[in-house]
Amino acid sequence: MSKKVAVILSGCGVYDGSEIHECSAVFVHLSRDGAQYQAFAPNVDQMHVVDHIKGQPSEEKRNVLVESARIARGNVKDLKDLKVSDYNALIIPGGFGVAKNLSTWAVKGKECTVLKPVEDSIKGFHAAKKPIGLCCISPVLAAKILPGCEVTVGSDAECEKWPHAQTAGAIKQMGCKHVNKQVNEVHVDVKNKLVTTSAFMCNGSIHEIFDGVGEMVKAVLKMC
Ligand SMILES: *[C@@H]1O[C@H](CO)[C@@H](O)[C@H](O)[C@H]1NC(C)=O
Ligand SMILES: CC(=O)N[C@H]1CO[C@H](CO)[C@@H](O)[C@@H]1O
Repeated sequence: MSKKVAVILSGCGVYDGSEIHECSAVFVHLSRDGAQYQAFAPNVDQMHVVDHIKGQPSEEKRNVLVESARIARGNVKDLKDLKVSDYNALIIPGGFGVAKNLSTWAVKGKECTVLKPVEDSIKGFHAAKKPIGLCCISPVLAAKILPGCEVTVGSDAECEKWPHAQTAGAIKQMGCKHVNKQVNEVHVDVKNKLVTTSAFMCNGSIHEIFDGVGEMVKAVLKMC
């Protein structure tokens, strides 16, 4: 029987929602590796709607669930209806939506709070010993919810290739272990069944991000 994976989205677009290419990479690799998936998103307003040309917030209001439906080709369910028992694994792609709508990381950093249904989902899959795959900025959700866990967001040394390396420092300050990995690699926290990869935390080429997300998907499915 094919494995079923729940994917939590946080809007549509890197600066205010889910990173579109990471989501697409997750779906493509799940499909290629023979798994089924269902997208979920919280039914809440976005913190920001960002004009992706100007890189600045605009005045409009948008809903995370409605925007996520764009990526999911309309097939997205309200996160409040996600039942851990219906799925073998959970995956959360990155994008600023994770830091703005699924948590308050964008504003509060390591003092952030995580949206209750997102926290419940991560705790639920973890307690059921089902694997969780996170990429880009979403490993900070695990760092917040699963104390002492091991993750990667790429490198902890800031440079042109790793412009967001301070995230790794924040994760260490939260008492978690950060493991440096290349963009095409994952870190597997065996004890917590957590698979993480840097994706667009790396200033890399889109195909490298695609391949790294593919490795994450493979490792998640292997642990199901
Ligand atoms: C990303 O890398 C390119 C060179 O490949 C560089 O020109 C650019 O400034 C880098 N971006 C950041 C945010 O460091
Ligand atoms: C965790 C959380 O709820 N983050 C933000 C998502 O966006 C809303 C705006 O609708 C903010 O109020 C939340 O703080």
